[in-house]
Amino acid sequence: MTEIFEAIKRSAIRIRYAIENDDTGYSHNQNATGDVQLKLDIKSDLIIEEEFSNVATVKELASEEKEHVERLNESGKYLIGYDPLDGSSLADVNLSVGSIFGIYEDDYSGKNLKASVYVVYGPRVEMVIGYDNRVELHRLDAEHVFHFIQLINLDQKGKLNSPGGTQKNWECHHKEMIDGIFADGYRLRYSGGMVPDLHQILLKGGGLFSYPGTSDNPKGKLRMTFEVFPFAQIYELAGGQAIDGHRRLLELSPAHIHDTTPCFFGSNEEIERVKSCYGN
Ligand code: AFP
Repeated sequence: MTEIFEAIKRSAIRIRYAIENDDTGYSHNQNATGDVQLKLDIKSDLIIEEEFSNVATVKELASEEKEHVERLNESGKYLIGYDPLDGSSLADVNLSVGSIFGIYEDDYSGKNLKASVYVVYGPRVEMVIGYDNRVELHRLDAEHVFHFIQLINLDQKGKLNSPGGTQKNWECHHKEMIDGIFADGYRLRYSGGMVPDLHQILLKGGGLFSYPGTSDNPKGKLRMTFEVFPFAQIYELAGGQAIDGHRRLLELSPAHIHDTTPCFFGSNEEIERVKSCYGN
């Protein structure tokens, strides 16, 4: 697993340079789910592909930016599902963006997720690893070396509320829940980038991030393999919960690697509130 974390570190350093120096404009291509790709999406995906190409334990790569998986080593043990640059449309307004990695065995189901990593490209570059029953925060220094900073644990109850999705398309019960959370004094924290939004809740002790099913997107927007499962594992290892409104997200299995799901990540008290709102 160490060689995988090292490949992610090398990728992060190169992607950070690309964000700071390359063109943030749109390409003429679309990804597997029809999103027009930014040049940075393609460049970040290429960087990750290059850095993993020599990692013998990696069997295949599944990228949010590619329709199909890419075989690397028949004898490899791990499958890497990743979003090379999540929230990339925020890069041209200088907001934080991130890379997300799920390290799987056998298939891309939540139960076969063995480790999760994300990188936040913000005022500082930070990497969070969920593995071996703990969540570690690492930070990049001026010499391009990542240093362990601290373990991350969620409080039982937080103060932040990060409500995703187009509000006019929320279900009534979801809108009532979100309004009730704000009425209890929670503060709004939503940038449109799931990596910094979820990172903030983790580091500020807790709260709720939600991207529900909506009338225009009943299965939600966020992809299980590349985005949802890795954060679900990290939130659970940090002492919180991650559900689709009813079940643990890590109990789900995508029919296709690009499948999406409604998702709720948070401290225990907030997730229990979601469960009661969604009729559990
Ligand atoms: P982009 O990668 O297209 O910028 O989308 C980012 C994202 O997938 C995720 O990072 C955010 O949480 C979510 O979309 C925001 O979606 P809304 O703009 O619908 O709130």
